[in-house]
Formats: sequence, C-alpha cells, structure tokens
Amino acid sequence: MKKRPEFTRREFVTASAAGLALGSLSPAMQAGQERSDKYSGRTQTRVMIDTDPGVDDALALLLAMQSPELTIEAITAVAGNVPLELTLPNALRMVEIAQRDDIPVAAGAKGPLLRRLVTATYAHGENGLGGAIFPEPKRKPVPEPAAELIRQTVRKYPGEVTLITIGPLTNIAAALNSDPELAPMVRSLVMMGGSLSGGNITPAAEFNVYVDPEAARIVFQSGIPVTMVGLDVTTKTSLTEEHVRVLEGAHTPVSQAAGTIARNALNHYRERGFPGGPNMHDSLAVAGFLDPSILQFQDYYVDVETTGELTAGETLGYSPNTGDLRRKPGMERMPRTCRFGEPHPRSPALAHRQF
Ligand SMILES: [Ca+2]
Repeated sequence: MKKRPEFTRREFVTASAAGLALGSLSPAMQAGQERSDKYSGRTQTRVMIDTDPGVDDALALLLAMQSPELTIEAITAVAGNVPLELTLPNALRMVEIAQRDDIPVAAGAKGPLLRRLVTATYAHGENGLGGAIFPEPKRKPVPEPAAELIRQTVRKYPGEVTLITIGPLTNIAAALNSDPELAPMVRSLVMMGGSLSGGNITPAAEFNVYVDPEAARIVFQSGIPVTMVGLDVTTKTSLTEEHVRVLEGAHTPVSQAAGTIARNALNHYRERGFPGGPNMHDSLAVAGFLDPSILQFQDYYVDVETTGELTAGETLGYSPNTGDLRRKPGMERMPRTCRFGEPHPRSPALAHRQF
C-alpha cells in the first residue's frame, strides 16, 4: 500500500466541514474523488471572505486558504461571534497559520448598522476560538476599512468577484451603501446565514442575520445572486471525535491548528452538556461553494424581518411555486436570486456521513 506522505486537502476538507464533501475518509467515496479531480483544470475563482472568527469561521478560512480553486482577494473581519477586537486578530492568525502572506486582511465594522452588537461567546468561547490559544499575530491589517476594500476589489474585477460571507452582513451592506453601482458588479454572494426552518439565537432568527437584520435586508434586496446556506442545512453537520482525531493525526501546521481549534470546540460543546458535536456552519458554506453538488438548491425570494419584537432577523422565503402568497409591491419583479441548501440525497459523500 502506498504511503501517504502528508495530510491531504481532501482529508482536511472532510474533517473541517464535518464530513461534508469533497474529501473522503472512506474508500467508498469514489465519486468524491472524481469531483475533486475535475478542479485540476478549472480556472480559479476570485473571492473575498467576510468573517467573524469564530470557531467554524476559523476552520472555514483554513479550508478556503487550502483550496487551489480559489483566488482569495482579501479576508475582511466583522464583529459578530465576538467583538472586532478579537475577530480581526483571529483572522490574521489564520492567515499566518496558513502562511498566506499574499492575502490582505482588513478591519471591518465594530457593530451592526443600527443596532447594538450581540455576540455568541457562549458558543465560541471568550476568545472566539473555543479557548484555543495561538500567539498574537505579527501581521497587520491593511489600512483600508473592509467596506472600502470590498468596493475597490469588486470595481477592480467587475463581474468576477464572489463574496463569501460567514458573519453578519454589516461590511457588505456598508460597501453597497457607499456605492450604488456596486451590486451589479458582484458576481455572486454565498452566505452562511438565515434559515427557512427556525432560528438558533431566537426561535425565529439565525445568528448572522439576527445580529444585523438591516444589513442582511440590504444584501438580499441588492439584486446580487445570493446563495443562502442556512440553518436548514448547516445544522445537519456535526463535528465528531473522528473528525478531530484526523486533524490531530496529521502533522502540517494547518491541520494541527485546525485540530486544536476543533478539539477545544468539541470540549467546550460537551462541557455545556450538549450531545453530539457543534455544527460546522461556515465550513459548509465554503465546502458547498467549492463543490455545489453536495447541496441541493431551491429558488426563493428571501426577505428579512427587521421590526418584529420577537422575530427580528427572521428570513422568510417566498417560493415561486406558491402562487397565492401576498407579496410586497415590486417583489414579483425581483429576480428570484436566493436559494438555500439541502443535502443532496444522492451525494455519495453525504450517504456515508452522519446527518
Ligand atoms: Ca461566522
């Protein structure tokens, strides 16, 4: 048997996306191999990643930076899971660990457009990485604020840049607000956020949208083609002991860091008395972008509740197949640009994983 010299990206994807997808720990997943192979001849896709690390953000960032399919123009930090004072250095730490000095990191919004910041230290630990400790980053952010860097980059490559958002949408909304001509220049936007089947911070709302519902609404109504990877599908991912051991068992700096973060996250989750393991929301958004065949999609017009006393941040999906729904004026003319994911029942990777 041929000895594997190092931890492959396939294994990293599998572990960091909690078993979703491109990779395989099982010899049964030949189809996964074929899917990955097709990328060898594919042109790189230009992306920017907006993030609030965040345990699953950190793993999603490492996954993205290990993915040769992506040209990452920048990583922009936003307040969310923890304040910007932590998400920014955490993003810088991940770039250093991945040795990606070529990727600029920008500081973004310290809080939502209109509201006070709500954080999720209960889930991500006080430092945002589940308590996993890494040295202070030596890298510094670029001088441009995140919204300005997003604006400049999209304008530099009109029609080419996909925005991958795995935190509250404040930075994206700020960029769109600053430049009314920007939205049509964005190729697409893939978000971890929202839900059409109940929330995780309130019964109605998913965390990223709840933190800044006004920003989310601007994004959903911008006309940018949006792929919404929401709780409908991300709650079907679960970090397991097996995944963590795979990461810990490899000896590259990235897999070791991912293993440390994942181990702390799993322990933190168990200490709070929950069964199973934490959902890998953000990793799934990145994995689903790298390989859309792991998800299946449905078209919806999605709007965001911004004023509800109990329901602020709820995302509502208007299916084009439900003809008698009462819609707002103009909604019918909006392109049906929003989708959400369901695990694909025929995906061989999914067929062999826990969901
Ligand atoms: Ca996040």
